[in-house]
Amino acid sequence: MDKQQTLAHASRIAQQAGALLRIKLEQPIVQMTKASDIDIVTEADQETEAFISQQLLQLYPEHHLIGEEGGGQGASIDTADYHWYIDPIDGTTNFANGIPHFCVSMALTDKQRNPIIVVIYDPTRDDIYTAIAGQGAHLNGKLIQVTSTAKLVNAVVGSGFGYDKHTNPDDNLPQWGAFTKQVRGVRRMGSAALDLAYVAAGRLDAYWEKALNPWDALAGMLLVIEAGGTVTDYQGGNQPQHDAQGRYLATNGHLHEAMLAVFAETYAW
Ligand code: LIP
Repeated sequence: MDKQQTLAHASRIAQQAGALLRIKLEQPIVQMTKASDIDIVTEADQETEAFISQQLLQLYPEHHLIGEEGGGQGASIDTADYHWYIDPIDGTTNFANGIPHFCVSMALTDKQRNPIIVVIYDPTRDDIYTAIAGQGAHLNGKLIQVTSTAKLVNAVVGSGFGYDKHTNPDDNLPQWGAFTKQVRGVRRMGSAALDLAYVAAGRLDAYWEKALNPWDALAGMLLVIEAGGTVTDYQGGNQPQHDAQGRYLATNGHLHEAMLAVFAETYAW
């Protein structure tokens, strides 16, 4: 595979999808509910994913593609060597409310769901985050790196809450409260992929969240790793993309052990 060419194709497609979203953001937004009253999808999610899927499968018919809205497409997941994970709008709730903080997230992985080539595009700021495994992480073509913040009291960290927060007792509130008492600031900005991209770019010192789907997290996971950070599950496992609860902890590395300790204190494993 020509990884640079594939990254170029993915970047172009993400930017074209983002241009569509900028137009849709200014129009009346038709929204529907999915698994619950707070798990919504818009026509823009569906149309943007259809565009991205059509473009990628035209270029790579031998790949398998998994989209948040459309499920599996393309070659069989059992035989395809490469898999695309697509979130056409990460931050759908923000988008549906006209809040300009959302992104297009695209991740190409191997059969074991290890990210190889990723793109996250923020259409409202025209920021494109890219990475190829082993070749660093970039924001608008410039190398990025995580922060050097070494103490929680000096850290600004992000998190989010799953769509099951009204009914699931494992609702992230104990962790949110514990970190609030130990860090400089906690931010809930509504897009997991952008939160991860912000850790990679040194705008956040760390981010944690559970109940993430692969399309939410795989692109940002590689960005953080390639920017010099650390990504694990809540118990330090280095394959969070296989965690049954979708639990991700992404940090600048310096804060990782201190944050794992908070999970150990607030979960009765
Ligand atoms: C969302 C994430 C957010 C999380 C939401 C949801 P979506 O993704 O970006 O961080 O808290 O539960 O998973 O649904 O907007 O693509």
